[in-house]
Amino acid sequence: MTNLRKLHPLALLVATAASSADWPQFRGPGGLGVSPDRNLPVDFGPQKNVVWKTALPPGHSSPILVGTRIFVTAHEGERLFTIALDRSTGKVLWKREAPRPRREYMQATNGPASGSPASDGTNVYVFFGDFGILCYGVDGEERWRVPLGPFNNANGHGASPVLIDDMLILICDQDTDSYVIALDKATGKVRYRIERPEVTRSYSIPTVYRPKNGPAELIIPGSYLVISYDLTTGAKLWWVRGMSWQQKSAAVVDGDIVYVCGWESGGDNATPVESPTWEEALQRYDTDHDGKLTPAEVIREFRNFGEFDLDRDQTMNEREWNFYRSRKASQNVFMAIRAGGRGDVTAKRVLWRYRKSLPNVPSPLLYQGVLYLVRDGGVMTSLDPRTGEPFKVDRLRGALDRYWSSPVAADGKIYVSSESGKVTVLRADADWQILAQNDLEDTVFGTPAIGDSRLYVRTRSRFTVSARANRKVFRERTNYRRALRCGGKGRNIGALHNVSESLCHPHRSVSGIRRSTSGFDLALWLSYCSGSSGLSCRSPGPTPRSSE
Ligand SMILES: [Ca+2]
Ligand SMILES: [Ca+2]
Repeated sequence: MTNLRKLHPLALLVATAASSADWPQFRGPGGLGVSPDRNLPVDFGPQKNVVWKTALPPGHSSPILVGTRIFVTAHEGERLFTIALDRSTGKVLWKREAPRPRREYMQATNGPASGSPASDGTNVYVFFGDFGILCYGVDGEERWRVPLGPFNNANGHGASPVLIDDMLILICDQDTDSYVIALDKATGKVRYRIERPEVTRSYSIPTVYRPKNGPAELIIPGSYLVISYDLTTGAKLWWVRGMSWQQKSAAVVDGDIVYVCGWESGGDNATPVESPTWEEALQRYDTDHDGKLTPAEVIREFRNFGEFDLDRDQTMNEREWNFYRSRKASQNVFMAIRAGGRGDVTAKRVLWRYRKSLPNVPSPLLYQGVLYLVRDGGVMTSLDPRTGEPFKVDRLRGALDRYWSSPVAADGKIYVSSESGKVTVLRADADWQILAQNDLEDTVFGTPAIGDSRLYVRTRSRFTVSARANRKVFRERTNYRRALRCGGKGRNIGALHNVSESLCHPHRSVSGIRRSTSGFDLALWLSYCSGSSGLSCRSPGPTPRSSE
């Protein structure tokens, strides 16, 4: 590869020229989850309408498609990788290891390769919470690197970088010292760094808003706030209060309207929960009068001290107390905002709010004039973007599952992928209907990519697809569940899907997952196409090909 590049320095750039058929970042063009592609598949499965399959190391990052290539991040044992695949064959073209100078603490459902790559067809950009940002040419040669962190994020840092104009932008929201960083995409030099003391940990991506008049804006949802910044300078322009804590989903921008959704456990309360002010809390609980609150002092107020001790110093200060108050008062909400104005525009520019059946992680989807949301439990909602009124709310029967992957749309269809690998295909409509439900028989965390009349799905499994392996996983999960039966705190133990959210012995839960991933993890790439697309699909599907 090196010799080839020396002989033809531009050849690779041409070969990977980006086009409208690309899916160049998390959730595709503009982060909106929509492709202009046509002739997409409805019925598919591990042996049905498979174009190719490639075994890869696991990772929660989503695939991106640029030019002739696919890029993804992954982890193999303790090692971190960026991997390029050939888009038409699934063959692994190159694999580059990233440095890993540390091991950040993370929630059991996260992983060290959660950030999705971004690419402009010339370079590919990746972020690992245990290192920072790396830029490679599409041929795999490293161009530059910018170490970042370590991050103070109790769930592990899982943000994805995005390319906007000539900048690479990454949200680094954490419990202390949150910031957004914009780098020159050619050199990695810092264009600006926006400090965000207003917010704590979040996992979203920026979405760009380009008003008819005035500078382009970065729309960034965060904990309790949506904030708009001048894209060129990073100056803070306007904000809306009233989001929930720990923002995961991305904003959707359509014309001058911003749709943003936030959900957090405890936020479905009908009215905000009032808590004592900092002064009241000191009077009530600060028994040693040192101006700080310890876990023992506040135990009458709450027990989950670690969630609010943002700087992890075992005491609570005024900032931390105020975040606790905001958490208690916050309400889950999906809202539409008329972008623009300056300063706090909460009272003036929120067009509507909707609060029922909101997703935790998946981002909202706007497609052909209808908004869609998918919530854990398989609750699918279509809404009127003009009013926020629901058109239809119903369960995705057969996929009453947990959802990490965001819905994506093209060709009049919506694809909704559940954790256990049920991909429901909907006919896009206010009165959406299920066209098919496809079982990939493997875990899905990432958001599928669309291009070439194909759906590219990354699955992540702890087993090869076989009945024997299924039993193995069941035992693993059963043992894992038992391991969490500790200290008498069993409130989340009953449901397998809530195991990772248990606050009971989180260290054990993390080590449990790591042990299980080291032995028999396998991720499969499945690329599907419709039988009628005219592409080189083989039916019922070719023999799966392992590339390594
Ligand atoms: Ca005290
Ligand atoms: Ca503290």
